[in-house]
Amino acid sequence: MDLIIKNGMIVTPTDMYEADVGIKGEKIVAIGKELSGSKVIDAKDMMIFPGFIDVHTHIETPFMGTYSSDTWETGTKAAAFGGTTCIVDFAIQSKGGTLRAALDEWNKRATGNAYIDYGFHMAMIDINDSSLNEMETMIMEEGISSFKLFFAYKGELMVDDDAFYKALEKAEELGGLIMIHAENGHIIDLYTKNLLVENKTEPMYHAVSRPSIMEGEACQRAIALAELAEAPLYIVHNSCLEAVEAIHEGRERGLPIYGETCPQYLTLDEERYTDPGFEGAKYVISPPLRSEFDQDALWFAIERGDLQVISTNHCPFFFRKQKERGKDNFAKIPNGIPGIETRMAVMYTAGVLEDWITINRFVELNSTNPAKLFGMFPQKGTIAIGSDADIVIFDPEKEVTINSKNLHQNTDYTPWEGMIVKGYPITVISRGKVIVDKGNLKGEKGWGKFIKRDRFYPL
Ligand code: DUC
Ligand code: ZN
Repeated sequence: MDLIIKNGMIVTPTDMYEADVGIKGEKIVAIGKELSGSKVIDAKDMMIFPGFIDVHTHIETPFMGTYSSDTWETGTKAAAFGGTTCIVDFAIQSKGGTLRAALDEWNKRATGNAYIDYGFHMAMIDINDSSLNEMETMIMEEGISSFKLFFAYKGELMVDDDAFYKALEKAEELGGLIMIHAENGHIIDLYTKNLLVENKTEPMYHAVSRPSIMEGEACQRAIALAELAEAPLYIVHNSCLEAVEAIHEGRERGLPIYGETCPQYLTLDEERYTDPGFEGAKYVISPPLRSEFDQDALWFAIERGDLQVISTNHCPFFFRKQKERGKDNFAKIPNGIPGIETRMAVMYTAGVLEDWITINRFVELNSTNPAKLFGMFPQKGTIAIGSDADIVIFDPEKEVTINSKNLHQNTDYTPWEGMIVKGYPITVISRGKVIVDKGNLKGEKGWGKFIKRDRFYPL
């Protein structure tokens, strides 16, 4: 064998046991005691996790008149340092454009630049016969089996109910999975206009313009349409009680509804929007941060199994050059925050150490379920013989004070600045290759390859 990870504590969604992991080439080939090989990593007192998967990122993406600031090089490097070995990013169709053109554009930016493996979802904003027909090629030939639509961003990305329904029907026929950004674009547009007329321009009004009740409404509507189309549905970045109540109600009735949330909704709240000066802009995301009460509702939804995935919605912008575009108008602040590098440390600290989730559930939410729902299991998402050797060696005792200056994300702040986390990825392996070694970069850009994903299978 080429590489042995010795004496670590292997954690999967169901087990936790001490054993060695043997790697040959890009695959895990043995799990056992006293394995030997040409190179050995001693992982005593460390946890051995399957590489974490982030199924919601926006790398180098044109959005709100600018581009998210991580390139494929910086974003995937930051992901690697944070213990993420695979991302699924959103290729976005342009108005009047084809899915093929979006795929070409994203491929051009990603190819040769990634440190870790990656796939694409297709974000569809122009639903017509031709783009609906292209879904088949995407699924059957390109390995792109998930499609995201927006009920938000009126006049830009938003689709109407009939378009959404058509996409659901098509996805159901082909074995695809529809993802929805569930907020009500019409009401957001109305509220935004009204607030601006009243000269309410500060960042805090971003949150006022996007009431949680309308996130709940959009979830209910999306679920009803999925039920009508008899299609599975995945609701992205749930932020509030109303959203998870809608998911709970649908799942109670046996519908194949799935949902994710993100570290920001579990650990930060709307008070941030009142930070002095323009600081609140750092937290302008959609949906917005909600209340502490909503945070608890999300944790309970994770506990109940109504939410199955934690992703980041990593969409960084520089506070100085980019967020400032909205200095006089909250509606012009590019929506998004960085999070790709801090997810695992923040979730271990806030989730496992605070007893909201077990260590097994931590793995399930951040690696195994994303792999299963998005057609990558068992190639990824587990530590098993035959799986890709994507592995995170994690020190559960290591304390770090989060500081944007020490992170690799290409932006000038982190929303978790100053947070003391306990538990941090130390060494990260991507398909058998050590890419981060005790905090030092060993990987190379271009190592990461495109992963063709399988069709959707229910969890
Ligand atoms: N929300 C964000 O905060 N950023 C990117 C897109 C989105 O829906
Ligand atoms: Zn997103």
